[in-house]
Amino acid sequence: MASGSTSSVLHCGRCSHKYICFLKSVAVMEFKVGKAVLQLTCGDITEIEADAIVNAANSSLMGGGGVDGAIHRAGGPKILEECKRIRETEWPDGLPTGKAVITSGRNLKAKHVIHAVGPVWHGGFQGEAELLKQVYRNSLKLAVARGLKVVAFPSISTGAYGYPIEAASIIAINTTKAFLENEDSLERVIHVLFSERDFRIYVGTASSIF
Ligand code: AR6
Repeated sequence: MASGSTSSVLHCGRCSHKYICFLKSVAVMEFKVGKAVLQLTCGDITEIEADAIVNAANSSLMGGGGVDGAIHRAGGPKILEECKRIRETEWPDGLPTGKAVITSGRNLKAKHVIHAVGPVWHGGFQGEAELLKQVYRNSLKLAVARGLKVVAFPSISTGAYGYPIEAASIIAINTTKAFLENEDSLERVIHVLFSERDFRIYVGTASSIF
């Protein structure tokens, strides 16, 4: 088994396919962008060690299902308390789609959680692509403003919000790549995919972009 910085080809713990792997039992693909790395990983984002993981939240910031529920469960109730304070002080009417805010990571391995609201898919004619781009860009901007170096995203909007993952993966990767090309303080952006199918779609998209 490989560990630390030793690279080898392994089976992912969740996937049946082999990829270059830098971590124990986790599928990883990496692409260099300037001095930074854009990484694709298959796994559970609540297990990721990063300066921040991004939560696919809803406007209420009061938690929900999917990755939102998983992050609040793993991070503990203090994250919700911080979200309530943000609602009271900054966003009394809810966090608009495309925007992002930050809390601490509490019991998570990640130091912070960036809560961002992705668009609900309505067929693609209601500005969904631009809003999804803003989610990624605003989350990365917030990370830079806080001096963070390593940020991990789930595939925002592609679960309960119904955004087709093929189209969403193009926006996720292109927006990350463009951001890293113009901003050299981030070291690593990780896209964490929760299923073999999603991971393979992101790998296909990244391979056609890089
Ligand atoms: N780690 C990584 N990815 C995950 C995890 C996990 N632990 N759990 C789910 N995913 P979703 P959305 C993937 O529905 O579409 C919530 O109720 C999942 O497979 O979590 O933006 C919020 O409160 C999918 O690929 O987020 C909102 O109301 C991706 O995360 C609403 O859902 C996003 O799925 C947001 O919907």
